[in-house]
Amino acid sequence: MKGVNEEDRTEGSPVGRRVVLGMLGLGAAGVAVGASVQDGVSRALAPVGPIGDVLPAAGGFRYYSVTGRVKRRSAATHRVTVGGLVDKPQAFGMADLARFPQTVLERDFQCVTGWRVPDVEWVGVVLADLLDAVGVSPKARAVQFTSFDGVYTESLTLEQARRRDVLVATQMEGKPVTHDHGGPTRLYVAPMYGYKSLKWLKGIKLTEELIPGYWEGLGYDQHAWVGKSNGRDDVPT
Ligand SMILES: Nc1nc2c(c(=O)[nH]1)N[C@H]1C(S)=C(S)[C@@H](COP(=O)(O)O)O[C@H]1N2
Ligand SMILES: [Mo]
Repeated sequence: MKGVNEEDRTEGSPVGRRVVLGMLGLGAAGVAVGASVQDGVSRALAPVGPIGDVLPAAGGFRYYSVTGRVKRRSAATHRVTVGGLVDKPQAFGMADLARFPQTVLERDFQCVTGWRVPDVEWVGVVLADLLDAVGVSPKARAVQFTSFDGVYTESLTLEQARRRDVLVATQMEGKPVTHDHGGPTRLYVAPMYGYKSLKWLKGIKLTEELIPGYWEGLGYDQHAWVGKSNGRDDVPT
C-alpha cells in the first residue's frame, strides 16, 4: 500500500517530469546547447509540484495549469477565434460550435509524466471542419493555439491539425468540459500526449511557420505521438 502511494506521488512530482524530459531527449539538448538550458528548465519546472499546478482530480486525472488559477469564462459569452492565414476570420460561440457535426472519441488520456486515464470520452467539433469553414490560405503550414490563461500555447503542423481525431472539445465524460479541465472549449489531440491538448482554448491561428508551444520551448517534443517513434514527424519544410 505504502509502495503504491509513493510511486503514485513520484509520477506527478517535479522529479517525475525531469526524468521524462530526459527520456524525450532534453539530456541531449542540454549537452548540445550547454548547461544554461538545463538550468533554465530546472528552474522553470520547479513550480510543477504540489504547490502550484498539480492538484489531484477525480478519476485519475490531475488538474494542470502552468499559470495557477485561471479566471473562468462563461459559456454564454465565450468565443473561439480562428484567424491568421485564413480567408474569413471568425469567432465561434458555443451555439455556433453546436451547429457543426459532433464527433465522439473515447481514448486513454496520457500525460508524459506517467499518469494515464483509460477510456475518457470527449465530444467536440473536428478542428478540420472549423478550418474548412474559415478557408485556409495556401500559405498556411501550421496552426498555433492560445489559451485564455494568457501563457500556455500549443501548435500542430497543418497536416496534424487536419486529422479527424483532433477536436475542439466541448464535452468530456458526458458533460460540458469543466473549468478545471479547460472549459468551455479545450483542444483535444487524441493521438498525442496530454500537453498538446491545450486547456481554455481561445485562439486558433493559421501560420506559415510552426511556432513551438509552451512545453516545447522547455524541451518537450513538438510531435508528441503516444507510442510512436519520431519517424512519424512531419515538420513543414
Ligand atoms: N492551458 C493549459 N493547458 C494544458 C496544461 C496547462 O498547464 N495549461 N497542461 C497540459 C498537460 S501537461 C496535460 S497532461 C493536460 C492535463 O489535463 P487536465 O488538467 O485536464 O488533467 O493538460 C494540458 N493542457
Ligand atoms: Mo502532461
